[in-house]
Amino acid sequence: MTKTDILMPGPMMPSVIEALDRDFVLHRLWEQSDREAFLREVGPRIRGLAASTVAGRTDGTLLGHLPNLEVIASFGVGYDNVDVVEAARRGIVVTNTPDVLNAEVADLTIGLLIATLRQIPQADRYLRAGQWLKAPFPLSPTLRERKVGIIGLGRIGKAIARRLEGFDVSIAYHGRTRQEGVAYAYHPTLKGMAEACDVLIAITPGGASTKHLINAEILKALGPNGVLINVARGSVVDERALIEALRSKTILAAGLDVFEDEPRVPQELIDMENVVLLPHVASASVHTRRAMGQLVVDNLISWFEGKGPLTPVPETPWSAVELPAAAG
Ligand code: NAP
Ligand code: 8YV
Repeated sequence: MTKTDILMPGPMMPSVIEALDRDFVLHRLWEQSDREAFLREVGPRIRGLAASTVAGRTDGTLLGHLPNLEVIASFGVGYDNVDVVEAARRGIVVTNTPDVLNAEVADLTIGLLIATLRQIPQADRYLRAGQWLKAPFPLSPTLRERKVGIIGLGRIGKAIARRLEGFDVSIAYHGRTRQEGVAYAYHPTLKGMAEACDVLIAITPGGASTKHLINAEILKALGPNGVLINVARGSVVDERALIEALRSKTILAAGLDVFEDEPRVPQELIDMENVVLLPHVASASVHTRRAMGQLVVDNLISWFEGKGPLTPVPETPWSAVELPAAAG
């Protein structure tokens, strides 16, 4: 039986590459010296694509070379790296990797929150620099008696909230819609929640609808005792406004896992003592990245076995009646 041709624009985990090599003819775009010539020759044969943020955006330019593409399996629950509107227009199904990373990302978020408030990296640096020999580390801010507002109470937001319940803090949330059966206080406006809380945790999707959701006005509303934790996407926060708010003590501190121009992080943030900075690692354990990679593979296998996608994104909904006649 002839194997299906799959395109991988940028390198993915070895376990994903090995699994796809077994079941498909896997084409490695990043290894091609003449990308255009390669796509001209192989593009029409490609029926599946394994996408990741490493190779940049999967957009109309790339899709234009792939007239017979049926499915894009994207690595990560956030899929702002894929032009889903263009994919939907072309009848291509997009899948992501939801749920398998909820606990890992929520754990890291709690770790980042406490590290930011109790200044864990700063205290570590202090000890290593021999400063403890001269004086005790200064007293830190606290999580005690704080009001935490979660921006985006989705799958991961709820996992963060469940963990926060164990810390005896008050929990609120903001999203575009109030959720039935959720006991946390709902704030229809982000400004209202920022005024009512002294911690904001961002865990929304990226993309146009959330761009600079957290701007100078929101940071001012959060106030001088306020802490911002961003584990969503860099684009959700106006980074210039955040730098200014940290510098002017408009807010107290920030813990950031994501940035506007990754992997480049503004020097102003690197030089600041009231921030904790992580290189986009919220899901980055061996265990969870393996599960995410497996879901990319399983989506492609399921699709080409004619069983449909396992985890299609809402913008490219799928139902059994749309199964390609040739599949299976
Ligand atoms: P999800 O279940 O779809 O939840 C997303 C939440 O965001 C929903 O509650 C939604 O509520 C809210 N939301 C969407 N648009 C909004 C807007 N314009 N304003 C306010 N709230 C909005 O997604 P998830 O699985 O929890 O993942 C969330 C995101 O986390 C991902 O898309 C990704 O960007 C990020 N993430 C980051 C990492 C990392 O490594 N740092 C890892 C995993 C995920 P409404 O629909 O009611 O607005
Ligand atoms: C990954 C993420 O680090 O799932 C997401 O949305 O941001 C992370 O889990 C990222 O997708 C890897 O490129």
